Amino acid sequence: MTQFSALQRSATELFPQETTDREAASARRSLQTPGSIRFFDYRPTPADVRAEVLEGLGLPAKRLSPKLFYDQRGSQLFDAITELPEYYPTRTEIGILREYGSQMADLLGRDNVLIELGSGSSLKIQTLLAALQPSVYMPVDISKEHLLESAHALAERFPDLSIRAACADYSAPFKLPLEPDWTDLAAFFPGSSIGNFDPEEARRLLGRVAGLLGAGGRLLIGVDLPKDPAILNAAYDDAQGITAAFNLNLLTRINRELDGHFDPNAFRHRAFFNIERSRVEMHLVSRIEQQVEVAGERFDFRAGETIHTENSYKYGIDTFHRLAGAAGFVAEKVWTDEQGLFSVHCLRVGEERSGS
Ligand code: AVI
Repeated sequence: MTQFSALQRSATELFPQETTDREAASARRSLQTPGSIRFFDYRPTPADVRAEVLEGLGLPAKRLSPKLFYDQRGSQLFDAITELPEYYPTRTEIGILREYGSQMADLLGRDNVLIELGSGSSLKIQTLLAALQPSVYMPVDISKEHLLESAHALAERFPDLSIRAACADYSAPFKLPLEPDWTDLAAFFPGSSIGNFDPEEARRLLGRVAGLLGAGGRLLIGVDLPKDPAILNAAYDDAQGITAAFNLNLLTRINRELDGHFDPNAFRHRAFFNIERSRVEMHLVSRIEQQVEVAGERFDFRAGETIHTENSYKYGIDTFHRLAGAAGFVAEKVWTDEQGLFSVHCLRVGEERSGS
């Protein structure tokens, strides 16, 4: 058995054993799409999510992983964030993809296997598909519902596109449903999701992507740039309170999935740009002194104490090139918008990575 077929067999294709009615309905809908979608479920929810949450809440500086944002409601709220007037990254990145898509395709190559990390609603790839014309498109996302729905929408719009959707967590070593004779791989990692990892984790993740692509493989990656703190603070604390709801939804999710007893009204959203560390930080601030039980364990909060829920690092172009270089990539080209808000880099895996 080859390494790749072993990987394929460890996933459940099309119908996971236990699906909710909505998931099954979604999967059935995807099946009705004429032969263009195959779905692979690597069951990314770690068995130790409970341990991770309990450990994070037990730290002197409490923290929770931003991965926990993306349950079904969280994914919907994130989609709403991307349409907010204050949240410039999505529309700015789409503008860059629209303007330079054909240059990007010239560098990335056509007719290849295109892996998209954190595909979400697949809006951005729709901008590029006509230019890139991949032979296979492989969206990878941690949210099964979201992945199925967006794969279905994409298949309706691009009926000739062969889609292999993989439900997986790319923040840890991950498997993909690749075939042994697929040697021409490219990756797309939009949205500045790389910014949600600490720089060392980001380097490790990029190193894994470089290993997956192999020497000469190309990665197109969206990276948010440092800018006026007022723009950043507004983007992560919008007037309509959608980002606040997204942050607070994490507590609702813990209540539902881990027998938590958080009162979301007893916490408030806080986001600010930390200039020294070039990152936006999101926190949930306890409005009062309180005790909260989660999975049978009790946690004490002082009034004003925070749970740190997310970092969103902003990298200048040279700083990002150094990070990518440390992961085995060579910078090929970078595009930005006119205002210098956002960047899209094309990186190539250097020769020394071959065989990794
Ligand atoms: C997914 N990620 C790149 C978003 C960001 O901008 O860091 C998540 C987000 N958090 C609050 N608003 C958006």
